[in-house]
Amino acid sequence: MRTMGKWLWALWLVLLPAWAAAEDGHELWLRYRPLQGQAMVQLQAGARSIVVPAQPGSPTLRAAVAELQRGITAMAGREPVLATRIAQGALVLATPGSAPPGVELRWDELGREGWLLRSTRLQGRPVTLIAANSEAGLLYGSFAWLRAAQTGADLSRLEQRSVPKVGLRLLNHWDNLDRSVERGYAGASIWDWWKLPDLLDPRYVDYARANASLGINGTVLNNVNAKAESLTAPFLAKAAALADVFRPYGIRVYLSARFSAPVELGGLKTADPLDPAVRAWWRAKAAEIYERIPDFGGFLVKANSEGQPGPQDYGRHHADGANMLAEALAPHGGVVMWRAFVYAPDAKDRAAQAFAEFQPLDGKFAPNVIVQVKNGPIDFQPREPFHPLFGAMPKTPLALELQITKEYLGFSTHLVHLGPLFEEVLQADTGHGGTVARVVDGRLHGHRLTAIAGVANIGTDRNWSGSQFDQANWYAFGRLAWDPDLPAAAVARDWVAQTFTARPAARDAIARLMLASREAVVDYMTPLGLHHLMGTGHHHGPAPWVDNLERADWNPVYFHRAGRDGIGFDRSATGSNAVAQYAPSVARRFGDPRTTPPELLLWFHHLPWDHAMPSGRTLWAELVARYDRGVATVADMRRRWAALEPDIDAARHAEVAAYLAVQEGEARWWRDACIAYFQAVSGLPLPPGVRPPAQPLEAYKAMRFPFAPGRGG
Ligand code: GCW
Repeated sequence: MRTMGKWLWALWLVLLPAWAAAEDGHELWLRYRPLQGQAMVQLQAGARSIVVPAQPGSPTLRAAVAELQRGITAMAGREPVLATRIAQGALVLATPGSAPPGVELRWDELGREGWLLRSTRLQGRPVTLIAANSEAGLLYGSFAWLRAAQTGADLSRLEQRSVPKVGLRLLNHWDNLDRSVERGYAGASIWDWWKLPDLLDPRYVDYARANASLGINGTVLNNVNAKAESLTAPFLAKAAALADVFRPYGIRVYLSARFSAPVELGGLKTADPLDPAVRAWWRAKAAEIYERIPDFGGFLVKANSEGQPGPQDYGRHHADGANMLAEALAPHGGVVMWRAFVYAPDAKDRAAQAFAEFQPLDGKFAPNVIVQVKNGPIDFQPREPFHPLFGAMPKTPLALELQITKEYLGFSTHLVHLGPLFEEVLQADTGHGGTVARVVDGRLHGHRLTAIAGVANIGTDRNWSGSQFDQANWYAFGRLAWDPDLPAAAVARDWVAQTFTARPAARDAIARLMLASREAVVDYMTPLGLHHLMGTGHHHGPAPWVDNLERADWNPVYFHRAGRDGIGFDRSATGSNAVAQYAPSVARRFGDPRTTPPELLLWFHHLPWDHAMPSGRTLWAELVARYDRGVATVADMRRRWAALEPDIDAARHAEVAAYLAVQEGEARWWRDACIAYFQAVSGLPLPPGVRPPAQPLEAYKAMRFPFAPGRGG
C-alpha cells in the first residue's frame, strides 16, 4: 500500500507540470505565468508593495490595484502588500493630486489618459513610479507595467511614457439581439441579452480588463445592421448594466442606431431628418438614454447602405441625417459616427462611390459628427489601397474602420495576422501632406475629435476569438489604435511574449511566422491587386466565376474583368478614373501601370496577359507564381510551427497545427480554383513546370457551403 502511495505520488509529480501547463487561450495575453531567473529576481525586488493614495476608493483605481496584485502574485509567487508609505521596491501610483513629495515630472506631457513608468528613488529608496493625470491613465499605466514584466523588460531601469494619439478607440460589435454575430467566427455573441440586466456574466469583466490593457475605451454593442429594438427601454436597461461593468475600466458604451427608429418605435409617419417631430423624437430618445447611461458614448450609423434606411429615403443627404442625431446627442456630450460605407447599385465603379457621396459634404457636418471610413474603398479585402477619402475631407473628422474579424481572410481557421495590414494602411501616404495615421489622429487637419474602430472578432468561444492567433488581431488593433505609429512587428512580439513565450528565439520565430502570414493570404487569395473573388454570401473560398448576382457590383467578374484580352479593373483615366479621387501625386503613381506597385496593379489597371512584370515574367506567369508562393508560404508556416513544439504547451500547439493543416488545404483550393478559372478565360497554357490544379474547374464551381458561419444579420 505504501509503495503504491509512493507511486501515485510520483505519478502526480510527473503529471502535474503537464496538467498545470494545459492552456486553452482563455486568459488571452493576461496570463501572468511565473517569471524565471533574473527576471523573477527583479520582479520580486521591484514589486514588493503597491503604494496608493490614502483612499484608493474609486472603482478605476481599485481595478488598477487589483490587476497589479493579480499579476504580481501570479508572476512573482507572492502578493505585494498595499501601502500608503514609500518603501524600497514599491510601485508608486501617482496623479498630480496624490503624488508623494519628491515626484517631479512634466505632468502636462502625459495628457488625459497617458502614463509614465519610471525607475527612480523616492525618499532615498528605489521605487517604480506609475504616473498619470487620471485614474484611467493609472489603469493603463498599470497594464503597461504588467506588460513590461511579461515581455522581459528590465524592471529596474524603466523609463517609458505613452500618450494615446487617438481619442476614441472603439470596438464595433456586429452582434445581433438574438446573439448571432454577423461575420463572427468565434461562437455566439458574448452579450447574453436574454439574461441581462439581471445576470452579469463574469466574462464581461474579463472583456473589460482585456480591452483596458490595450487602451480600448469604447464599445459599440450591437450590429450596424441595427434593429430598432436596441433603443427600447428593456434593451437600454441591458446596455446600462454592461456600461456599469465597463465604467471602472474606462470603457464607454455606444449603440448602433437604426435610422428609421422613429417610425418603428415612435409610430411617426416619417424618419425625415428635417421633420421637427422626428428631431424631437431623437432628442427625447437621447435624453432617455443618458438618464440610464450618463456617460453614453453616442451612435454609430449605417445609413442608405445595403438596404439600411437613411436620409436619402427622404431626399436628404448624409449630413442632414448625421446632424440631426448630433443635435440630439450634443447636449449630453455624445458623438455620431456616421459610416461612409455606401455604394449605389448603378455606380459605374463601386470603389468610387463613397468618395462621390461624401467628399462634397466636407464642412457640412456638425462638430460632434465623425465620418467613419473603412480602410479601403471596397470592403476589407486581403489588400486594398487606402481609402481616397483620407486626406480629402479636411474639414471633417474621419475615423478609420478596420475589420478585426476575418470575413474575407479565411475566417478564424486561417492564421492571418492583421498587424501588417493595419500598419500598411496607417502608414500610407495620402499625398495630402501626411499619412492616413496623421489624418486619423487629427494632426493633419487639426481635429480634436479622433477615432479608430475595429469590427470585433469576439464571441463565446473559450478562446474568445475562434483561434489562438486571432487574439493577436484584437491585440494589434488595440495597440495600434492607441499609437498608430507602433511597428506591427514589435506589437506582434509583445503579444507572443505575453501569450506564448518570452524566450527571445521562440518569440521571434513565432512573430516572424505571424508577420509573413498576411502576404501569404494575399498571394493565395487575391494577388497583384485582385479583389472580391470570394464565394457568394458566406465569403469563404474562391468563386471568381460568379456573374449572376442581381447587382453587378456583387459579382467577382465585375471586379477582375478577366477575358481573352487580359485582366484587371481599369480605374485609370482610360477607365472609371477612380484614381483621380486620390491626391495628384498618388493619382499619378497609381494611374500609370509602370509606377503602380505590383501589389496593386490589377486594382487600377486592366492589362494584357503578356504584360511584362518587373520580375521579368509575363503577367500570367506572375499571377500563377504568386498563387504558388502563397501556398508555399503556408506550407512553410506549418513546418516552422511544427519545429516550435518544444516551446509551446501541447494543447495550443496541437490546435494551431490542426488549423494550419486546414489552411494549407484551403490555400491550395484557392490557388487551384483561381488558376483553373483564369486559365479557362485566358485560354493560356500553364507556365512550364507549374502543377496543374488538382480538379477540373467544374468541380470547384459545384462546391456549396450552405452552413457557413457568421451570416446572421
Ligand atoms: O463587409 C460587408 C459585410 C456585411 C456588413 C457590411 C458593412 C454589417 O459583408 O456583413 O454588414 O460590409 O460593413 O456594413
